Amino acid sequence: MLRFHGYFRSSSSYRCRIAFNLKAVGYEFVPVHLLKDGGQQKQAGYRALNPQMLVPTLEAGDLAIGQSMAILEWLDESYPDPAFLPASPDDRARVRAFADIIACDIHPLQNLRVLQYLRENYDEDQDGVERWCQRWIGDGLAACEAMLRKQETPSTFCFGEQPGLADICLVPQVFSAHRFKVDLTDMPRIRAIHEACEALPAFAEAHPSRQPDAE
Ligand SMILES: N[C@@H](CCC(=O)N[C@@H](CS)C(=O)NCC(=O)O)C(=O)O
Repeated sequence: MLRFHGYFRSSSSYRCRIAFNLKAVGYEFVPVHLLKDGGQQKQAGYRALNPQMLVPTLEAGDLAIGQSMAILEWLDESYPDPAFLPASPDDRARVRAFADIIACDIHPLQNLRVLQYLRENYDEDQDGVERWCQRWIGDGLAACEAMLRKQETPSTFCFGEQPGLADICLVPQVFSAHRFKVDLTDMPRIRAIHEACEALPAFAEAHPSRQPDAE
């Protein structure tokens, strides 16, 4: 049995929920509240599983995997159908580069601990924090939009007619963009792909508002 530790609003947890749904793989959910009790991710029991004190973590037997991208790869390798990556090395590199813009270059800058640090050490108020998020999410998603626009024939999902790793990363990032009031007006490809994904149950059921720990 798989045990998945996550938080409804965490976008890296959201990525994994979409992936579980696309693969039709069941799991036991263990909520980790990132704000209650000073942050349950910092408690000794969870820290023993995930020394970074971040969600998500996937337990598979004796294995405890932190880092959502490692979880997505593990899922794709353990349950190959449907595949999250295309077949050719060139296409795979393109999808990974897109996903990495989000996972490596956008998401870390809007993470809870970074925003808390801005508030506590730089006296930023809600407005300042929102402007910070708008800058980095906006820049990163603009690069994603430019990558999508390079396609001669626009596809329904990021890179094809089936959702894959790029879409799994994009949809939670758009959720965060809405949360921090990022203007997506000039990003029509992202908006259209987001809408196509949301129409699929695997994505819709993974939405933060539909999780057992949602507030
Ligand atoms: N690169 C990590 C990022 C994990 C991460 O930043 N998780 C956030 C929620 S999305 C978290 O646990 N934040 C808690 C904190 O900042 O204390 C991944 O993809 O799993």
